[in-house]
Order: sequence, then structure tokens, then C-alpha cells
Amino acid sequence: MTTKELLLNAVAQPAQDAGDRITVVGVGAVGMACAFSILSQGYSSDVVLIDVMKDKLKGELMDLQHGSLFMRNPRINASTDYTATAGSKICIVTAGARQLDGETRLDLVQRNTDIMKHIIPPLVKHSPNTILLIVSNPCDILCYVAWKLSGLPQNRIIGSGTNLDTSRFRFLIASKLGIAPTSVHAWIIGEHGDSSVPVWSGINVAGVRLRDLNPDLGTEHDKENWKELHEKVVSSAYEVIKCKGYTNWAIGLSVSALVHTLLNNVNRVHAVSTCVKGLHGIEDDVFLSLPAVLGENGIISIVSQKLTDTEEAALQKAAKVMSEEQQKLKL
Ligand code: 6V0
Repeated sequence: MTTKELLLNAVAQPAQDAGDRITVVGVGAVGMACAFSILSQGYSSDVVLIDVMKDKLKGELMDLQHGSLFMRNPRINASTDYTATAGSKICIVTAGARQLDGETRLDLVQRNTDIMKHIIPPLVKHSPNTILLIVSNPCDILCYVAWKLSGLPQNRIIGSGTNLDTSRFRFLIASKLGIAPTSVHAWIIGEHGDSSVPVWSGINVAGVRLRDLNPDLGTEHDKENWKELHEKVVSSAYEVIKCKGYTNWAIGLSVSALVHTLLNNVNRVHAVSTCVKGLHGIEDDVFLSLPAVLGENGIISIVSQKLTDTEEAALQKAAKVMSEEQQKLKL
């Protein structure tokens, strides 16, 4: 008998998985920040990493496994073979090229579309009921690509979208007011990127609308220049990339918050990218962020925000840009 057999009297066959498997495709700066945030907060006990770079994959796997004692005893696996991902509840896609200094998110579109062709079909083959959580950029257009390539219903395609932009915005507003970000209710919707739309009309603290206190909030005429906070949100990724080469911690945390909401079916509202056809006067099959209720079936409903004409026009303009870019794609 082996030492193991002498120690453990077998009673039943162990189950093969814990039922909360999360796959992360791409073990770059973003993928690892997502995996680390999910594991360290105990949101899943079964994480699978996928990449094409074998050595990097092995190194990241070992490094994480060596920290198991300090987490919640998770099962962590890594492979270049998608069979390891079978039965994933959520597949997070972070693989692909990232912006270089000076590049916009839209500059990446065809390069990352081609990469999606190698990733989305095998993911869905092994996890036909999964939710695809798209993080790679340009996130909104890649949601459209993932929808087309996967054949999944639209409620199962979610882009991390402006969940991150919203977090940046709330942090900046909170800092200006000297209160906590969780006590500021403010939303950025639309494109995750340069044409995102701040919903100035709805910003409130404890139900007090800032626009009722300052009717010029967010406009050119505002003496306090609140508008600059949105400009900072838009430029912040470029600034972080200029300073450290990439952004990862905030996106990792924002993705792990989405995973928590989806896995636990808690119906929390997040600004995420979803198909917005038929909403706010948009007629194309484009994905943009709106506040959405998330649960274990993905997008459960979309909040009907009361937007001003200016906000709605900005959303429609972004939808046009998305639609034009999508028509140029070689799928
Ligand atoms: P990175 O550090 O270069 O990592 C990318 C990883 O993808 C590498 O490990 C590659 O080996 C891997 N990869 C490439 N092709 C494949 C493939 N066919 N199959 C599997 N793996 C592959 O980039 P980083 O992690 O910094 O960024 C990843 C993506 O996230 C980029 O497109 C960024 O623009 C995007 N981001 C999205 C954000 C958001 O808010 N949605 C925020 C930050 C970055």
C-alpha cells in the first residue's frame, strides 16, 4: 500500500470539479490581473489559464499554485489545449495585441479579430453554456465578433466595457468631493474608449443630483470644470500605458467584480457592453455599454436610463462608428 492509501480510507470517488470553473484566455498583464483578483478574493475555486506561450503559461501557473496556501485552496490549471476548459461557467478573453504608446483601441481591431477566430470556437465547443466575457480591445467590437463566431445568444456575450471607465470616473468624483467611491453614483456608458459618454445628468450622492446644485455640471460653462474629470478618464489608459507600458490592476479588479456578480447570481447592475440595438434610437447590431442587471444567465435586463438629448446623440454617434468599423471587418 502507498503512504496515501495507508493515510486515507477511500469512501467515495471525488467529484471532478467544483462547478465554478472560470477560464482566462491570455496570461499577459491583464489576464493575470484578472486571475489573481478572482483567486485572491476567493470568487472561484477552479481557474484554468490558456495561452499560446507554453513557458509563460507554466511559469504563471507554478507561481500562482505556490500561493495556494494563502488563498482558499483553489484548483488552478493551465494549458494550450482547450479541452482543459470544459464546463467553464465563464470564459474571460484577454488575449491579443495591446495598444502601443500612441495607438487607439480601434487600431487593434483586425489584429485581435483574427486572434478571436482561434479562441472563440474552441471555447464554445468545450463549454456550450458558457458566458463569454470579452476584455481584449477594442472590447465593444470584439463582443460583436465573439457573438458572430460563437453562435451564443446575446445575453451570454458581455464586454467588460465601461465598467472600468465608470470606476475611474467614480474614483475621480469621489476624490474631488472627499467621499468614498462607493458613495458616488455616476455612470459612463457607450464605447469603452475615446468616445465614452459620461451621464452628467444622473450623478448623485445619497439621491442629491449634482446637476440640481450646479446646472452647468459637465458643460463648457461650468466654472468648476467638472468636465475635466471625464477627460481624465479618457486619457487615463494612455497615461498609465505611457508610464508603465500597460494597464492591468484596475481592469483585473473590475473583471473580478463582474465574475462575482455572475457566479453568485446577485443581480447587481454594472456598466457592461451588450447589444444595444433598439435602445436609445440605435438601429444597428452594435455592442456598447449600458447599465445592465447581471445574473447567472448573463445579461438579465438593461436599465432604461433617462438620458438628455446630448447624451443620447453621443451614444448614437458612437454606435455609428462601431457599425462602420464592423462593416470593414474580415470575419
Ligand atoms: P499582453 O501582456 O501582451 O498579453 C496578451 C497575451 O495574449 C499574451 O500572453 C499572448 O501570448 C496571448 N495570446 C496572443 N494570441 C493568443 C492566442 N491566439 N491564444 C491564446 N493566447 C494568445 O497584453 P495585455 O494583457 O496587456 O492586454 C491584453 C488585451 O486586453 C489587449 O487587447 C488590451 O488592449 C486589452 N485591455 C483591455 C482593457 C479593458 O478595459 N477592456 C483594459 C486593459 C487592456
